[in-house]
Amino acid sequence: MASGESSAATSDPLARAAQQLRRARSVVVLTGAGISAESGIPTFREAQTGLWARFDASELATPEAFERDPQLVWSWYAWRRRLVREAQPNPGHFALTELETRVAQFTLVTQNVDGLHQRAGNRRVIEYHGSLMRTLCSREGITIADAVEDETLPRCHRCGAPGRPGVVWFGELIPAEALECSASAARECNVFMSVGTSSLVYPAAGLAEAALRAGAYVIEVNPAATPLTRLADAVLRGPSGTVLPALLDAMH
Ligand code: BJW
Repeated sequence: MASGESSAATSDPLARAAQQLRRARSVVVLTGAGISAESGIPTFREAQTGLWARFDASELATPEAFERDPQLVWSWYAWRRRLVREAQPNPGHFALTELETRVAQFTLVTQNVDGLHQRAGNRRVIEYHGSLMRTLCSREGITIADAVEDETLPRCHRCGAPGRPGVVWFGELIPAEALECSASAARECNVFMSVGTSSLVYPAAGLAEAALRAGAYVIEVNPAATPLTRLADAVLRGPSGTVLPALLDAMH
């Protein structure tokens, strides 16, 4: 269950967070890999198990890794695509679907590329780091296919360059529309929630800081501490699949 951490968050951060959400006209939720952990999808910076355990996920998600060994990187993404296809949204995803129906203005920004928010039923989802389900030409950047299931590296039918997953790697730009819409939503919201993210990767992690600067009430949902923890107004410790449904219940 959710429990508070800092004295600033007082003895019942869940109740205070629920009250803020009830009053809010505009809410932004930023999600990270942690929200999909209970659907069986490994996070980035926690230990992985099985076949890919010996690889550092954040080192495979780079343009340099792809240049070095496109087939290796492609196979890793093919494995992740299979995991995602077999996975189902969990109670944390469904709580956010419900939240969208209760708030006048709701923006869900996800760093995840797994499409589970859309499958849970959220309508307005900003895919900040792209999507696992698109394949792009690595030279021209154009979309060459929807998710290719094959382990074999695809080739662009126009120029023959290797295909790559339609995601944003380190050093690459966030898609302009996602960047602008998220930044303005963060600046204008009353409540900003950071769910299941280590708050280490920018510019995504900067959204909570922008919301704080603009006076929003910031809620963090995470079983572990992050750089955002000491800045947040309410810290709800625990897995999002438990904490988010409890938060929705407390809003009644
Ligand atoms: C649970 C849970 C449960 C577990 N319930 N929770 C400013 C300062 C410093 C550096 C930079 C900066 N601005 C830009 C940079 C550079 C860089 C960056 O941020 N580096 C830092 C790491 C230092 N950023 C970029 O390069 C970005 N581009 C950019 O800024 O362009 C402009 C530019 C260009 C050139 C130079 C400089 C600037 C692009 C970032 C792209 C990130 N891409 C990835 C891969 C996406 C594709 C894929 O999925 O493969 O995105 S990396 C990876 O990290 C992925 C994630 O979306 C992202 C964030 O990870 P996330 O989601 O937080 O996961 P974890 O694993 O870190 O954390 C999981 C959390 O869940 C933990 O906290 C757990 O406790 C928790 N948890 N179980 C709830 N049940």
